[in-house]
Amino acid sequence: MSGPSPLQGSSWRIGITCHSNFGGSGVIATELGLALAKRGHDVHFICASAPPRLIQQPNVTLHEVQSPTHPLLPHGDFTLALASRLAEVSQAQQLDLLHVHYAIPLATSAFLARELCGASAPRLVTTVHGTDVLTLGLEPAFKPLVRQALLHSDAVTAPSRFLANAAKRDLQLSADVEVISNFVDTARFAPGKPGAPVLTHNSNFRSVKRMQDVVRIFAKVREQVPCELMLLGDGPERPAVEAFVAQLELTPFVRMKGESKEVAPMLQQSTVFLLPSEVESFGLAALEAMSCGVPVVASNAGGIPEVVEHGKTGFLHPVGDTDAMARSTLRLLQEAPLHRAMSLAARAACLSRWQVGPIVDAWEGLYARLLRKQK
Ligand code: GMT
Repeated sequence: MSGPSPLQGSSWRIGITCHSNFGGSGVIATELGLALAKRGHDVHFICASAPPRLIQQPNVTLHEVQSPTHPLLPHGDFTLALASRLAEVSQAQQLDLLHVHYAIPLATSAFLARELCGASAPRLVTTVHGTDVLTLGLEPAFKPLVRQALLHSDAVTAPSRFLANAAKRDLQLSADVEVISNFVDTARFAPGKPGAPVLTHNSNFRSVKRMQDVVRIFAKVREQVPCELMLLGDGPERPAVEAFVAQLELTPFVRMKGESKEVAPMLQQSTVFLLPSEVESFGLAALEAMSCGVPVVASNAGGIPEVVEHGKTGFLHPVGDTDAMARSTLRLLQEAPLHRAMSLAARAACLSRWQVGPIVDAWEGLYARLLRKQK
């Protein structure tokens, strides 16, 4: 995992808030918090419930957020409940810094918490992750609040240049958005020994993932080469995906694995990873596959080209071009030397660019800079 901190001697009280579902922002927030705790920082997760990858570890505390219901608020109000909890934990634990992952509604809660804490408020870092800027964040119902929260953060970061530019431009931010990439634990996500051909996709099954394209690519590939499709994750598109798979008479060849806290063993059985999304700010699911030596076939959209190098670690094609994606997948299944070269290149890219250690160094560097500044 993450090696010793270059900032030895400095240890901070850090709050982290993220969504508690299976999304990539929660994954990265959790992996970052655990790595910081291993470096001796005192890390406090403040979340609706334990994020899926959170494990018990020294220096890590979970503060759950209760959202009381009332006849006028039958679902409670998470934004306000989180704001109060963030303020309470910031003060009780004397947090030095609060790191928010995903702007809606978490950055607004943090903004309110900061108002509640006044002069004793911790430094505030907001990391935008994707739809909080690209789609939801631009909705008139959210945009003014997202913008306000980002303007009042001490630093705003994004995992890719693509998303940093989009946030600055589309939310009219005055300061630059810093890029600190996502990362992968290359020890846990290590190559396995795949057997029969398996195409894999891992996501939260939302429309932005274009799940029907995943099935279309698989159907075209299977016409030429016997293989299976393994679907990891779950979400709103699942019934439509199951119906489409059944309509194409592919049900016996598709394994729906559901949500899992430990995806590495399944990626290690995979031959090709499919990510034909409409857009991705980064594509953490693809990075975890690459770290297991699995080449990626994806859309040439958003921040994906910052992660997957066309012709080297996978193939990128225009959104919706399932013919081209199927052809590239077939090449990977039929040309063993090509698959081997891309598998090695994918793993090597992770080892040189996306290891935990250097990226956690970058986070500590940012935190140190903010903590040195006068309020
Ligand atoms: O933005 C979202 O829709 C959800 C978010 C999440 O929590 O999974 O995903 C985004 O953040 C991930 C972690 O940084 C990125 O790997 C995903 O590409 C990104 N999703 C989109 O941009 C659609």
